[in-house]
Amino acid sequence: MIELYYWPTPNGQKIAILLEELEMPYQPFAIDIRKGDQFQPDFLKLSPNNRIPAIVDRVPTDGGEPISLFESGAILLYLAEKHQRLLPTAVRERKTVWEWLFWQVGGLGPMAGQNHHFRGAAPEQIPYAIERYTQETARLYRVLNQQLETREYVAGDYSIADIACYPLDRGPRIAKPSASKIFPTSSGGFIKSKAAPPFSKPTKRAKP
Ligand SMILES: N[C@@H](CCC(=O)N[C@@H](CS)C(=O)NCC(=O)O)C(=O)O
Repeated sequence: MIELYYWPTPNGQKIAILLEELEMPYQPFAIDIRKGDQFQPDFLKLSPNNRIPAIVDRVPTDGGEPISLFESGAILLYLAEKHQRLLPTAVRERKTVWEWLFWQVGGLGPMAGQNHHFRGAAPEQIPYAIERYTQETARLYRVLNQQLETREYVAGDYSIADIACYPLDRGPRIAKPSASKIFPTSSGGFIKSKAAPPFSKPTKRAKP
């Protein structure tokens, strides 16, 4: 059984989507980041960076003590490796999934997050910051769309790289107020619909 420490934001949704895809039983625990649950000492033992998501694997493959993980990219890799799904084994295909996974967790995710913050959550409107993160987020989405021009999924076959990118296309609070301005070619979503992973309503079950 996997314990999922979760709030329904893109980083939390990634893990819920993968768990649903793997058809693994899991127990979601709400970490309400609006109330500051992420700073609770018990949660910090799992996630010292005070961010969701985190998991605890009660049945690790080595048969030992439960394993806890934080960082969405590490969790995606851990679960994909454990179940040998959604992560290719061949060296060339595998490295491509790594590339796009790290691209998402190191680039698209944080930049879209800053864009969202400076546009919608910052106590004051700072034009330089808004411009900087708008441009960088737009550039990253252009990179993604370009990648999808010639292929069905982000990194070869459907993989954890798609799962990492997909919630940013769905989260209504991420950069969407200005979507039509920033991403004029997108039709209702940032990522081309053909990249939509074949899962059904993963967050419904995981919702706290
Ligand atoms: N690099 C981290 C980022 C996680 C992250 O930013 N989580 C946000 C929600 S999407 C959070 O917990 N925020 C709480 C806070 O800012 O205090 C990952 O990929 O897991």
